[in-house]
Amino acid sequence: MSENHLAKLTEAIVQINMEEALEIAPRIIAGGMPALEILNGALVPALDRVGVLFRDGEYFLPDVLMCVSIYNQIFAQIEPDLKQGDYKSRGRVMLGTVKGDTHDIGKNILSALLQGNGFEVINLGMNVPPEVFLQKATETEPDVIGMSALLTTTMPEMKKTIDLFIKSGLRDRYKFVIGGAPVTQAFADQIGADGYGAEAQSGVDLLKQLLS
Ligand code: B12
Repeated sequence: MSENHLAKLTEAIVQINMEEALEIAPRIIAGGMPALEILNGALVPALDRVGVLFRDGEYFLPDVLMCVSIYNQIFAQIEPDLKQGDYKSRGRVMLGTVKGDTHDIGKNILSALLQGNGFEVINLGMNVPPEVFLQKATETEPDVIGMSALLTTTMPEMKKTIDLFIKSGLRDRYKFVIGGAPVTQAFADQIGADGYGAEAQSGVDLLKQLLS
């Protein structure tokens, strides 16, 4: 299975050709290509292109949702492979997409990769208010709290969440890491987060480093 097949898969997702996408993907998987390569070589690039089409007004929300639906069906096929790894219990990570934000694809990729790297993951889902991060943290005592935001308008919720922990006197119990397409290292520094990951794999490396 070659880069050509990955490109065809990307194209089928972008063109909302479910039949073709669901025909090519299992063949690539059966050919033995590692899940991470399929993810980074076809699925994520497809969503990137869909994002551009959406931004430029060529695709509308229903189109994006159709692409996401195809993406989800293929992700479900490679997820078990992403989660497979040597379990060493490197630490406990709580993940959530911040309040007002329902983008959870990137966070779920991070979750799968973390599990594959021996982390225990508590996934709070999407649209998580600061109070829920706080309540769940005191209930489950994670080592790290990871927040995701895809909208510039929801990024301030990350600061609100860290500020709530400061106000509650619990900030120093946890490490905070943040990510999502509009987030930057400068923003992480500005809001007092302990780290920022540009993509899921660097997020995993960051956590290994923070907990070593
Ligand atoms: C899919 C999608 C949707 C889907 C989401 C489905 C879902 N279940 O997630 C739907 C259709 C629901 C949607 C809705 C909307 N969307 Co939208 N969406 C996208 C799209 C096309 C892809 C996002 C994505 O999944 N990317 C792929 C993943 C893998 O990338 P990622 O999330 O960045 O994650 C990676 C890294 O950032 C990192 N990471 C992510 N989180 C974390 C966390 C930590 C701790 C770490 C370390 C790392 C990390 O790891 C990941 C893997 O490498 C983007 C365009 C784009 N290319 O980003 C627009 C985009 C994000 N959406 C946008 C908009 C405007 C909206 C809507 C407001 C549209 C509307 N008018 O209703 C709504 C908002 C809904 C809401 N309240 O949240 C804009 C945002 C503009 C902005 N600057 O704020 C974008 C950029 C599109 C555009 N070009 O205009 N969207």
